[in-house]
Amino acid sequence: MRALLIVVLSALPFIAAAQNLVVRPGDNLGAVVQTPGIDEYRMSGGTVQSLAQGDARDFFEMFAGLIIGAFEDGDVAFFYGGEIGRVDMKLDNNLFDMFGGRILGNLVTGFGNDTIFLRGGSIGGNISTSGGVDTFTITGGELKGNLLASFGNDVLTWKNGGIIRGFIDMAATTTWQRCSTSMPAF
Ligand SMILES: [Ca+2]
Ligand SMILES: [Ca+2]
Repeated sequence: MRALLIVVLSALPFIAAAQNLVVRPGDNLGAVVQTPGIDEYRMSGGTVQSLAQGDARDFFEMFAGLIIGAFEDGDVAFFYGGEIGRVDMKLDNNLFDMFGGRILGNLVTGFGNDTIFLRGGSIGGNISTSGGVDTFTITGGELKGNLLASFGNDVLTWKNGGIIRGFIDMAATTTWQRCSTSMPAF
């Protein structure tokens, strides 16, 4: 009977409960790995070694604190302040909306139709997206590296502010909506 029960249980699909994690000032966590479900992560302070949100369309919101290494597998992210080592959103149609704070390395999104806002703060490396129709809106902040958009009919809107210190490579078809401020040399 016991053996039968174990067989039945192991045949069930693995369903992980999604995780809703809040990290506050004073917290000190290691490598955080969330679930295959739709997770939420909110951070108002503290230190985390790294964050992987896993599969599904996860939510991320950060106001302060430090993620020392990578933030990976995010999908819908709002970044207001604090510091992150590097960001890799990977696949899916991602949104990264950056109001402030600092990314030391690259901001990467994988395939999919990605939407990136840079309104404030700084990115030490590159912004790079893979194929798909990617939309970039830059109205403030500083990109110290390059903007690499790969193929796809990408849209770049740059207005009212923001600094790109590197170059812009939009690859194939590209729509420039409106450009102001100083343009980089091509
Ligand atoms: Ca997840
Ligand atoms: Ca995810």
